[in-house]
Amino acid sequence: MIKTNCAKLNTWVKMWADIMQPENVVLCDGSDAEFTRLMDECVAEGLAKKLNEKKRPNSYYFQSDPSDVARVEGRTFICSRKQEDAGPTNNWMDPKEMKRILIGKYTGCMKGRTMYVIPFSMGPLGGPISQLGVEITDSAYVVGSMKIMTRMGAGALKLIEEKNDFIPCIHSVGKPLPDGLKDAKWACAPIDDKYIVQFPEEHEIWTYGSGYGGNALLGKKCFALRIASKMAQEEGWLAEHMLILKLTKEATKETKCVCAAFPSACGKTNLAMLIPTIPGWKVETIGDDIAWMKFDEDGYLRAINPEAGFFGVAPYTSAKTNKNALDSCSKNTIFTNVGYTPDGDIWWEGIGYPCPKGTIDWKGNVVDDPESRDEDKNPVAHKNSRFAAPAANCPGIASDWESPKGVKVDAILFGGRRPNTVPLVHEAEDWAHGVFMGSIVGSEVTAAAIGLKAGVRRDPFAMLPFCGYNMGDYFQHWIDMEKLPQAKGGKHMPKIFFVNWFRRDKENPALKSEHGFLWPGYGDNSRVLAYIFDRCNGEGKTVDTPIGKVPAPGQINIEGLKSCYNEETMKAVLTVNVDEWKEEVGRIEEHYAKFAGHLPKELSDRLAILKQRLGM
Ligand code: O2Y
Ligand code: MN
Repeated sequence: MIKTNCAKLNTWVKMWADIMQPENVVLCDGSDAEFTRLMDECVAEGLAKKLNEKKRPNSYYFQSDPSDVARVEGRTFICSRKQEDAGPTNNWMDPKEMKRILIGKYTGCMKGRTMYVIPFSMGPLGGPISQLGVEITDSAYVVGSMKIMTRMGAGALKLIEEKNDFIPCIHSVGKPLPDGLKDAKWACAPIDDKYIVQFPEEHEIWTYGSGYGGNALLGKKCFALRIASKMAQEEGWLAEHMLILKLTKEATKETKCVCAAFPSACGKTNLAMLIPTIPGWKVETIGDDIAWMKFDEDGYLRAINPEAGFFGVAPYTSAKTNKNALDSCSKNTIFTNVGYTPDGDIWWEGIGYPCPKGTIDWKGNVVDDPESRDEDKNPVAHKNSRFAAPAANCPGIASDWESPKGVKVDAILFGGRRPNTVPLVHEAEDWAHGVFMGSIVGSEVTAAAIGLKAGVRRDPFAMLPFCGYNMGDYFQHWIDMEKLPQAKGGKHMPKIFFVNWFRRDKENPALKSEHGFLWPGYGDNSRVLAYIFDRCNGEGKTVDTPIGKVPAPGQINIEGLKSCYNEETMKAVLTVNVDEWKEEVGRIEEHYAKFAGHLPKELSDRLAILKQRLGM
């Protein structure tokens, strides 16, 4: 059994080892040598391939079981004592009942396997916003991925020993190996037997049956969002599903930091790593997925990226769409469910060059005739295939991305994929109005895309699958932030904006070639960021509309854009159409009805103001 100077850790590991009955228990030190040894063991056992050392140094390739390719929201539970505290947007089960079920599953679940004990820190070691955890797992793939995604090993253990405390995170792939049974290439349990469970009152995570991403790398969604959001509510901070970027005006060297929350498929990673198209501006990355924000002693909100790596979607990452992301996975990276080329490298749809003949697809089949392959029905790389790459590899990483005290947050952006109604950018009038904006985040979906009713799929604060407690109470926590004593009167709260890169005008012939989008997006989003930068300094002219402040004509720099993007299209992309917003109000009312009894009065008041301004 392991022996550390943390009594709580020793007792906890002993208890779980007695239940799970592993063949041996290994305390991970987080060293590079340990990473290479474990990954090479996976290669020797046929569970992984080492990539070509010249092309992709110290990098490994895994294929998951086809049933274990993504987060499993239907099997994710918030087990608070009262169901009401999990709220209307989470699956719930009584914690005692859930523990009874899971102890049954965990009993003997590591027979024939190694139990790895992973001490880790979310955030820079010892930082005032950082938190400590320990994950128990029977997956070497998880150990390797946690080494990339967190500060893992000896340094974290030392802090845990000093504190005699940590967030307990339990994981097993749920596939014991009794009597020398040969391991599967990717061990996991069937879908109905997977459990991703958070106990928010105890600050504990228990997961079972999946080895993939957010289900198994417990520092990420389970800890840094679900459990941390609950801790943040208790302690007066914010744990958010947000990227963090740093924007510099090169002429003055002045910087602003922006946190941004978007539902999936809105280009969040691309914005985090954006390369500006307007001269004189620089964007640097601090984080691509999660932000923890706390007030400093002067009442400024400061943010850290609690992660140490990017767990990015591979398909359509290219030198053109996101060079920084592509360069981030040039070495020391774990790839999962992409293609494996004959020269020992990786390939995915949209990487920017043709698929080499003889590539192995994510299911293990040889691609003999890449040209004739149907990319939608039978992709070489699974559409949720991933790279886990160290953030330090990113050429655009900010020099202070690991600052323990975090960066001062100047602006918060919310956004969604909305073909109509929502203008390119609008600004909240005050904090409560900004919280209203966050609470109505959503993207328009077609019925075919999700097998549900077409319309706006709300994803408040992009936190729908990640809020560890009642979402109505979470709205209230956001409202209350500016009134906390730590906010020092709320004088320094960040400005809040809502952006929509996806507004369309199918009728406009000039935009046909641009697929009907009224705004070019990608690097040109720097033009909107530059406007936001100026607004943070109280500069730039705005026009008041019923939904908030939009840029006055000419305020967004469109110099150098293709001729189809002109003052005419800017007028269209910034329009606030009263009839469309009257329909939106109906949809917001339907959305808010779910939170009855927990919806903050400030939000219903804000909706009433909007209705009155629209003449409703
Ligand atoms: O499918 C998974 O397990 C990963 S999901 C994910 C990964 C990185 C960043 N964000 C997400 C997400 O679902 O928001
Ligand atoms: Mn995410």
